[in-house]
Amino acid sequence: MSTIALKVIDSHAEGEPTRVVVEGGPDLGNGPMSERAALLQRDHDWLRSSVCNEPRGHEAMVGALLCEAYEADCICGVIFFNNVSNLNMCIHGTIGLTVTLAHLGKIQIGSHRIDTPVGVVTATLHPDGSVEVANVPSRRKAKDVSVEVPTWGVVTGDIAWGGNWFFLIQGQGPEIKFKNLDDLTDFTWKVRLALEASGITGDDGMCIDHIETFGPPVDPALAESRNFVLCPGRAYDRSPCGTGTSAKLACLAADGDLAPGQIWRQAGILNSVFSGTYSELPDGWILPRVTGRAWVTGESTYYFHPEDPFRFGIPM
Ligand code: PYC
Repeated sequence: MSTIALKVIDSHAEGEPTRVVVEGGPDLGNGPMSERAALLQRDHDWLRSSVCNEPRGHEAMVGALLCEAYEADCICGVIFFNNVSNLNMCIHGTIGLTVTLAHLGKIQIGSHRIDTPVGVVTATLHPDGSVEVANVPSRRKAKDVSVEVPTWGVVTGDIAWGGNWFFLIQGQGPEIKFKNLDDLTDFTWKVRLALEASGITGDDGMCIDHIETFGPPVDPALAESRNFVLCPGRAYDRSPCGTGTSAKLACLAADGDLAPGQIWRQAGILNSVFSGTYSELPDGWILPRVTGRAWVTGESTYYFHPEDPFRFGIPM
């Protein structure tokens, strides 16, 4: 017989899945979300692995542990994680969490503050079901950084923070087409390893664990650009990646290529779109707002049979 049971609700935002743990998670106390995220990773990594890894999950699954908030006036706190580790912030996951909370009857149309390990974000559920996320402050750290990438040669990109660290590459590597998935994965994964090997990091030595390449949109009437985003566990983002779109907005703002309030529509590899705008903050920082849609796809209860060797997931 199972001693623990988890209740989860699944959704996807523009193709990328989110699995919100709504009951049965570990007690992480009531400290700041960053401390609780560290505790989750150190002492309760079974939760991440059970939710995201096979046999229940798959490489693209992003988990979200619903918590009580620490910061004032927030409706909840959340810790995101994926097939390999915690995630700092996740916009598609916040969009998924928002429609999940609406599905549970916990929120109505309007704006809701959500506490995350990297700061408070505000999710606005619109009457048409779309969700706008006012993200944490974002900025470009460095422009035109070059790195030698085995097989692919010298690759040049920008480093930016959008709630996660990104390396943003424009117009190099394989053409952004679904049929090029294997080559895009190989290219971006080798870029990631080359950055690590060269000691190129975000602030405080943080790993640049998201690699994003950009090309022209399929239909310029629907988007300004199309991207491919490789996530930390070598899975590609099925959505256009909201923190990646925030990092892109930071680069566009720094280059003077997008005015505050002007809309940028970022298509992803599946041609689904997030739209983004920003407002300026002091010292070169911006506040990105990213809008997308999500749908609840199912609810489950997970059981953990003591004789099941893979009850906590197949380790990656
Ligand atoms: O939408 O921010 C995002 C995200 C991060 C990783 C996967 N999706």
